[in-house]
Amino acid sequence: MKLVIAVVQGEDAQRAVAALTDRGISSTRIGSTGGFLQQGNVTLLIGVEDAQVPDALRIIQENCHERSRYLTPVPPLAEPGEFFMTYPVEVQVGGATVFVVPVDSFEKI
Ligand code: 2BA
Repeated sequence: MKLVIAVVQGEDAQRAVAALTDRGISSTRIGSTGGFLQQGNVTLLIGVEDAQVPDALRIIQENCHERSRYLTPVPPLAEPGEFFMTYPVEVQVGGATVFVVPVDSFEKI
């Protein structure tokens, strides 16, 4: 068995979960925040048999899309009379960041 941990964008999460559920694949959705952009994203925990891993990855790939996000840099502390203009920096995010982890044991107690 494997645990698929997928960090996806909020806009894609509902569709991805629905598509997984349609294929009989259970998932848990956790609200999370990216360390770089400090913006909300969603982490999906998906426990699957080894044979279902390709199916789960395909569903994630089909439902999670790359998008542009903008990061506004924090200006440095200015001395009196100094002036800094900050411009938003474009960053490409997604489709999904996926980890596939072996599961030692799976119990429902
Ligand atoms: P964030 O950390 O907010 O990163 C958002 C996007 O910013 C990343 O998209 C990447 O394009 C860019 N980025 C991240 N760190 C950067 C850096 N040090 N310098 C320049 N650009 C940087 P993705 O790579 O698609 O990642 C989307 C989200 O997936 C991340 O949000 C984070 O929540 C998660 N993630 C990505 N790699 C991870 C990792 N190795 N471990 C844990 N979570 C990860």
